[in-house]
Amino acid sequence: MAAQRKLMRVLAGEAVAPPPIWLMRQAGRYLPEYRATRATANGFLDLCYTPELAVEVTMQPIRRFGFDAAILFSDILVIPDILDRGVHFVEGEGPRMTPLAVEDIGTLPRPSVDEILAPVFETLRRLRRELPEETTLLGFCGAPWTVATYMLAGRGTSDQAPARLFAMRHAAEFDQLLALIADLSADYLISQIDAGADAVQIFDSWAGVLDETSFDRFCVRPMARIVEKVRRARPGTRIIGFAKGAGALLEDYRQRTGVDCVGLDWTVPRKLARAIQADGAVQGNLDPLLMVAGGAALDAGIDRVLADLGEGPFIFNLGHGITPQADPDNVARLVQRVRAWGGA
Ligand code: 1CP
Repeated sequence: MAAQRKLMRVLAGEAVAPPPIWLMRQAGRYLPEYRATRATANGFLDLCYTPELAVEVTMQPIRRFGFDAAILFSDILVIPDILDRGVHFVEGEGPRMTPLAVEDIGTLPRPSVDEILAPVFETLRRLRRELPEETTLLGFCGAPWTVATYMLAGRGTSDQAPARLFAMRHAAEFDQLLALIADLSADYLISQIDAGADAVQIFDSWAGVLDETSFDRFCVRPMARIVEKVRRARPGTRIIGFAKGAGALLEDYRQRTGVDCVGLDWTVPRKLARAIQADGAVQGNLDPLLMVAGGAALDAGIDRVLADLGEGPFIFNLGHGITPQADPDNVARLVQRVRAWGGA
C-alpha cells in the first residue's frame, strides 16, 4: 500500500495531477484545536514526548483538511535535548538552550536514540494505525547545520552569526559537531522508518546564510552523510531535502546530496525550479504569507505555482512553515483549489 500513496508516487518521480498537498508546520498555533491541546501539556517538549498528545495534534490538520501527508509532531531540537543542552521553549519567544562552548564538544554524550526517544517512535506507530490508508506519514529531523546554529547560539538568531563565527574560528571542532549531529540524526531517521514513517524530510532552514564554500561543507556534505547512512541501513528510503534560502546553490543539490525531492522556498525563481524538476520531484514554493492574506492574491499564487510546477513530479506545499497568523479558512480554500486543478 505505502508505494501507492500519492505522495510516495511523486517521490518516486511520477507526475500526479492534481498534486498531493501538505503544509510545513501544518499542526500549529494557527489552529484553535492545537492551542487547546497545547494548553493541556506541561510545556512544548511535553507535547512532543507524550504520544497521546503528539498523535492528537498530528491528526488535527488531517481531520480538518484531509492533507495527503501527516508529519510527525515533534521538533528539530529534540536532538540537542537528548544531548543534554537544557532545551526549553519560552512562551512567545521561542527555543532556548545553553550555548555550546568549544570545550564542550568533546564531552557531549552519545545517547542511544532508540531508547531515549522511545515516545516519539510510539507516536509514529500509533499514527500509522490511526491515519487513513491513503495518507503518507512523514518523519523528519533538522539538518546538522541548522541544528548546530541553535546549539551554538542557544537560541534562534536572524543571521546565525554565532555559528558562522564558530565555524571560522574552530573548523575542526565544528566538523566534529556536524558529524555527531549527522550520525545521531541518521539513527533517528532509521528508527522513524522502522516505527512506520513512509518517508522523511530533513529541514535545513538556515542554509541561506552561508557562502558557497560553507554551504558545501556545512549543508551538502552532512546531508549526503545522513542520506548515505539511512539508505545503507534501510535501502530505498525516500528523503526530501529542504535547504531554505539556498537559491542558485539548489541547482545540483539533488545530485550532490542524494535526496529524492528538493524543497523550494518561495524565493526560488520558476526557471530554476523547473530546471531542478527536470530530474526529479520538487516540493513547495507558495509564499506562506498568502495563508494570512487570502483572497485573490492567494488564488493567483496557487494558480501560478500549479502552472509552473504542476505538470512534473510535484508536491504542493508552502515555501516555509505556515505562520500562527494564518487563517484556517484560507488553508481550506487552498486545498480545495489544488484538488480542483485538472492539469495545465
Ligand atoms: O508553543 C508552541 O506551540 C511552539 C511552536 C512550535 C511548533 C508548533 C515549535 C517551536 N515547533 C513546532 C513543531 C514543529 N517544528 C514541527 C511539527 C510538525 C509540523 O510541521 O506540523 C516541525 C516539522 C518543526 C521543525 C522546526 N523546528 C524547524 C524547521 C522548520 C522551520 O520552520 O524552519 C525549526 C527551525 C524549528 C525550531 C523551532 N521550534 C519552535 C520554534 C518557534 C522554532 C523556530 C525558532 C527560531 O528560529 O527562532
